[in-house]
Amino acid sequence: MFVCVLLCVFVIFSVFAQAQFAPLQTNDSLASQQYALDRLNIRRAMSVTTGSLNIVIAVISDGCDLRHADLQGAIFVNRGEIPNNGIDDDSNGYIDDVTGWDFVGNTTAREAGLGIYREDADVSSGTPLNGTHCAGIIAARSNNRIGITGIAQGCTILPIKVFSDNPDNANAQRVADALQYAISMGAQVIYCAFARNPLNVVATFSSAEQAWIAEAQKRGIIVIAPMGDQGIVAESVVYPASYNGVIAVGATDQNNSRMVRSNMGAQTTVFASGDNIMSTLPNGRYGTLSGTVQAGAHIAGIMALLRSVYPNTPVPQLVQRLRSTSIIPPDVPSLLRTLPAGSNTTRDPLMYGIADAFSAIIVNNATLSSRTVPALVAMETTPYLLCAPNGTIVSQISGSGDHTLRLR
Ligand SMILES: [Ca+2]
Ligand SMILES: [Ca+2]
Ligand SMILES: [Ca+2]
Ligand SMILES: [Ca+2]
Repeated sequence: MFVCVLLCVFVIFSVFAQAQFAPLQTNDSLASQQYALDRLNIRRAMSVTTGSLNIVIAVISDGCDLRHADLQGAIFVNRGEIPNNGIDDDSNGYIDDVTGWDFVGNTTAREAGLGIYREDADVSSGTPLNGTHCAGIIAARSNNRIGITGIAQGCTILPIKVFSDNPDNANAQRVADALQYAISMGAQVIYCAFARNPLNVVATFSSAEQAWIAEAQKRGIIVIAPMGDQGIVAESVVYPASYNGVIAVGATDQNNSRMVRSNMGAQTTVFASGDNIMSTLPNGRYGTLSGTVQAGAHIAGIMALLRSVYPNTPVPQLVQRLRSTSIIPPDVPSLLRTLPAGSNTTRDPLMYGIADAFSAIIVNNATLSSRTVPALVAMETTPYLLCAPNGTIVSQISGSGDHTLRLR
């Protein structure tokens, strides 16, 4: 009887909480095509917050179409810098950096090999496909009747360009400088919207990049990167996703299965929708792109919402919110064998889950919900068993660090 009353109270409270935070609907013309906003429970998260004005999300990518109609007001403006006067007004080492910085400019692969760059203040040069697309996913203006709804529409994007205007020069360059710049400009979320091909053994790890990511962590800055798109299931091979302290994002398709091309390993922090994602494209257009870069952009937006609600919470605790409330994709349970012995996979759906933005925000917050998850108490150091995509065990590796967070 007592249990029944308790249950009734709980159900009533749950219904109340859900009614209180109904999915946020907007009038943007393409909003109905943004299935991921529902799939990742982002619309309901947006009814709690649409992002704090003071939160800047650096997108380290191929630039951004600053003139896009749906990104007007979505781009960070450096108030300390007077535009186009040829003077570094805020003395940060970058002349006229009002709306981000292009660290590479128009250079060939040969010039990049010689360390030649043509940096400038214009991040819209070349064809900034991924950068513009991610900026839209994260922070496109909402309820303006055009285009799409950004996840953290209250926040702004700091576009940082690390790819050449020249498509022949296709590698990310000067990423350590870009990270340093993002930190110095006050970014609270940094999305490295690229993944180096793990099949290319040349120069994937950079101690300078790892050092700046560590510095970001020290300052409570959230760093996110995609797992990459080679379809590999492996450990610690994809950078920047595999650096310590980075939220590494895999992609799921519209059936909530892992996208075949999405890499996955023990370092994967979380999954998000990455298949046929509608967003902004260069030259004022809109269109769909697919991949872990798009999945990671969703997580960057979600982390900006989490940071808005929890401005002073340490990053590992925000990551724990994200992971402990995530939902295991149907084709992934075989990979849960990688969880160490003793894990309760029913109770602790912690690894490889699909993000649930609303749940990540409301759990363990008595004013928002009665729902709780156990606190993070241990860093996992037990060796992992690596599995092939069909679930067969390939090898055993040892690993520790933020990617191995789990509950006890
Ligand atoms: Ca400057
Ligand atoms: Ca200036
Ligand atoms: Ca440029
Ligand atoms: Ca819009």
